[in-house]
Amino acid sequence: MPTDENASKKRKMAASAPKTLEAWYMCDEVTDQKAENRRSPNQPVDFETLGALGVKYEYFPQPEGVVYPVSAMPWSPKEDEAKDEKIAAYRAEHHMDYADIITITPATLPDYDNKLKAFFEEHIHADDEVRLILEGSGYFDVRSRNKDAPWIRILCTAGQLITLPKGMYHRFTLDSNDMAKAMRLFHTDAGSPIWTPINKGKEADDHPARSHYKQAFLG
Ligand code: KMT
Ligand code: NI
Repeated sequence: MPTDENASKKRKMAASAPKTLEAWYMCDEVTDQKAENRRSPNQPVDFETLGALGVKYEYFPQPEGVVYPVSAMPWSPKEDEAKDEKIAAYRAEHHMDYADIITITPATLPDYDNKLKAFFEEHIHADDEVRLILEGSGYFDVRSRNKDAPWIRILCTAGQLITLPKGMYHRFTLDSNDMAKAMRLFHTDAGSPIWTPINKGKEADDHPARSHYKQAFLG
């Protein structure tokens, strides 16, 4: 096959293939949380390593014509979701009746400074953290199994849905683009959505979700 054709075929494949998550081990000293904070040389983290830690990933590019509100708590899909069939199907399959939408900028997120600080505190939740980035981007940092490089930084951009399993220590920050619009999806089996962070410490370490995580993924 001539080189031109090869290149064109490759481009088509890239367009139809789910975009994989990009992740890397973080450097030891973090002075700017919004910087990439890679090790030198860069140490990428592959999809299998993330999977073994319980991180799941789906690619849901936003269909043409679907416009989500800047902020909605909760978000009750109307005609928008009718067009976003993949998300509707995903939510039905995973029993995620509750969702909200936040846009993380000073103008659109009430109590912006404190929220950003809270997101970047190492924490767990008693339920999975499921986030679909609708616009912009950000970093989910998760604890690795590597004592010499204890944090993995995962870049999430528009169209990417990430699931961090309940009980996994993590934190979130905007990147240098300073904007993320996200749909937060919650299981409603417990009756109401569980978004409370439990910061690193005794309560989190002793939490049943933490024991569950350790048994399932660190065993
Ligand atoms: C959390 O609990 O860590 C978050 O909700 C992060 C912000 S959502 C992109
Ligand atoms: Ni969280």
